[in-house]
Amino acid sequence: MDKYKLIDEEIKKYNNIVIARHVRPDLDALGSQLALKYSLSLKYPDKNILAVGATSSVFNFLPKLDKEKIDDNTLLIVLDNPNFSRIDVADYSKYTKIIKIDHHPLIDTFSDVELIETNKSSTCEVLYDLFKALDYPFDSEIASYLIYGMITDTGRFLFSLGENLLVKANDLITTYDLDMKKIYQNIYLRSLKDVKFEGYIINNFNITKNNMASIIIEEDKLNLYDVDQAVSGNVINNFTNIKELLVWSIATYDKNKKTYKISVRSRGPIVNKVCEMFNGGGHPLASGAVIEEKEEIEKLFNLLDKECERYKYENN
Ligand SMILES: [Mn+2]
Repeated sequence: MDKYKLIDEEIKKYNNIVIARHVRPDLDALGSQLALKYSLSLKYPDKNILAVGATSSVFNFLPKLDKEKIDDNTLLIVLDNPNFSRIDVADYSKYTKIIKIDHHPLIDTFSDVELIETNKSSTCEVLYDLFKALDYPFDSEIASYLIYGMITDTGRFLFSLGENLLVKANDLITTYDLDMKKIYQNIYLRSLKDVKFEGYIINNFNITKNNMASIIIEEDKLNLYDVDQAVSGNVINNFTNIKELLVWSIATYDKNKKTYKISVRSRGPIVNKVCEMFNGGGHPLASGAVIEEKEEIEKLFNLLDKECERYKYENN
């Protein structure tokens, strides 16, 4: 049986379904989660379908998430998440069966059924194809959730277009008459303090001769600019297409977890293999890591610098 049908067969068997995704969600995680919840709710109106996890106030244009409830026989669907440790549920072990749907390269195997399509731009694109194949319902709300993930995971259709992504996006936008002005405002309207913080980063990057840029942000700088740790992870995507930067990385202190969260982006050198050595991973050109000891951060930066050196050597 093909993967899509296998997933539908499992969904049919369960009355209680919980849909989860990675911690600290982005709009692909939340968009895919909400799209799946609402499409399944239309297709199977008698099932109890919950979308769970903690979210952030920056996404308050989206509907509220549900409180996690696990009965004896509950199916868990994990979206947009390759790491076992990053599933945003209270108790993973209480679920009867687990399905994973993702577009990240495989890191941990934690599900009974797995649909991984790394050739696709976003989990929202994976779901678009799955909904079409299984004839799951769309409406304008579901279409808008899918478009959020497609837009943001591709940097507004800049980083990757996948197969026919623009055709799929156009289908959602025109068939469901999406208000793109409002959708873009929801995604891109920013506060001045975030932009000032971005200015601090660009002014203080340490840039090597191999074009590797890095900075460590301690708590005092977050306080000075009145931003939280999550802002680093958002502003990093704005440094794309700067001629002097080949790889750029921001390490930000997370006072709650007492760790440094590292975000890495690249215009060419492969960075996810290096990140995997430091409790992280991700896409070849967009990755992250988590480091406890500050000395380790320099090791990671040095390895990224080596990747830049090699890339420049191989491509000149
Ligand atoms: Mn994603």
